[in-house]
Amino acid sequence: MLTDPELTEGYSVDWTRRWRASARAVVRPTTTDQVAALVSAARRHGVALVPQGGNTGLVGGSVPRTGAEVVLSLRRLDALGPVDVLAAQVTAGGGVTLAALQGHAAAAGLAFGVDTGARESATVGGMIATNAGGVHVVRHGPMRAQVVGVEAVLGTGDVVSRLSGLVKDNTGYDLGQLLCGSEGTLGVVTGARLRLVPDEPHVVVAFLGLAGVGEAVSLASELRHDVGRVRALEVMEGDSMRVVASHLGAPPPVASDAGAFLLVEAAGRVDPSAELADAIARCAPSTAAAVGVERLDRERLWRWREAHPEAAAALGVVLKFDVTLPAAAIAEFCAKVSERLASGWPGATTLLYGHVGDGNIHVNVVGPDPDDDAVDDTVLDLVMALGGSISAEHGIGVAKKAWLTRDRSAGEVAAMRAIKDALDPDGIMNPGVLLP
Ligand code: 2HG
Ligand code: ZN
Repeated sequence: MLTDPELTEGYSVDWTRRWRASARAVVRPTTTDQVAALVSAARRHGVALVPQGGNTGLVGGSVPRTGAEVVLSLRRLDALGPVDVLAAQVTAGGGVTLAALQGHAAAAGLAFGVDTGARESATVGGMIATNAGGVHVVRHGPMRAQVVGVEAVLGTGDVVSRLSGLVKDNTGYDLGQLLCGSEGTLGVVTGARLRLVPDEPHVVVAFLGLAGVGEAVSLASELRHDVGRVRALEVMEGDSMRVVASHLGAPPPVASDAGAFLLVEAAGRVDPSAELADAIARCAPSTAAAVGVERLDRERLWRWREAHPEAAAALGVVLKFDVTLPAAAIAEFCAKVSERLASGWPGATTLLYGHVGDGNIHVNVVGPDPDDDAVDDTVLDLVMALGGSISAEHGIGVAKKAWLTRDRSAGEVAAMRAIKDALDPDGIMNPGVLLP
């Protein structure tokens, strides 16, 4: 247990620097039994717990809010079981980082289906609690699709454990799936049985300059249907890329003045390069393209996508939105949201980028007061009007709590509340997050 403010500081502020409050203490259990003892003690004394994995969430859900909370860090729950090659599964502690899990799977000739830029810090428990998405959702689905079973301590103090790896298991409510996306409000995910996917050693990345976001959406859709091995489809709006270019001090790899850029990654057990090149030649014959096959070349191209959050952060505190739109509405959303933000907040910088293959656009706004709710209204009202969702992958946290009832019906929110009350009867699990 840490109480020295110098030691707890790192647990008290999240990556965005937008949400912070001192932790009353930080507890770092190493076993599920210790977590259960902590939850029981917290219930007895009426102390709020904030479960925290890698603290890379972007909606304020993993740091204290009032200063009265105790942060329960998952990081020492870092046991990794042997890879079960026959079942293509592994059991991992809630504090295992994504990078450690990926390395462990690779050593056994397999891979993990989720990847994100936060791989060095994000943990299995945090990724389950937030149902993390990332760049391979088009191919393997989000975190919940990798979860075969979960071990967790509920807000009641009860330990629930389903780690046997049975893919077919219809014995009542699936508590593990209920915890996916629950944002620490129902319990603490201490471990999980995870599905692994085949390793695909042949990887190719193409980075394309296009006329606009609409062209990127169409091409992404065509490539996804034409090339069986596509696993990432990332869009970057042209002006956003130019902000990144000035941050990195270099022009983008192709067509600096493009209206949008599309990054496509294909991977297979046989080399997918020719198939991807043919499809691009057929669907977008005169497109400027940079291609990377060797790891360093691929990483160099990915850098132009992964540097977007960091380029925005370098300009100031960022208002972040991660929304999903129906494919047919993505281009209209990008055009209108830029226009409305520019006219409402002249001088603000807006970056638009994201996982176009699954409709997830990240809107990063720098300039307006981070607490100016009118920015949220401008972005999220447009999302709702176009039939989208106010959170694609980051979750609700504290950032979007006030907007939950615009996206979910009264009946849905009441059902969520009833579940919360049943599994966390004293309201000690991450209070103030998710539910208004
Ligand atoms: C990404 O896709 C992450 O890069 C972060 O989800 C997005 O910082 C953001 O807004
Ligand atoms: Zn993302």
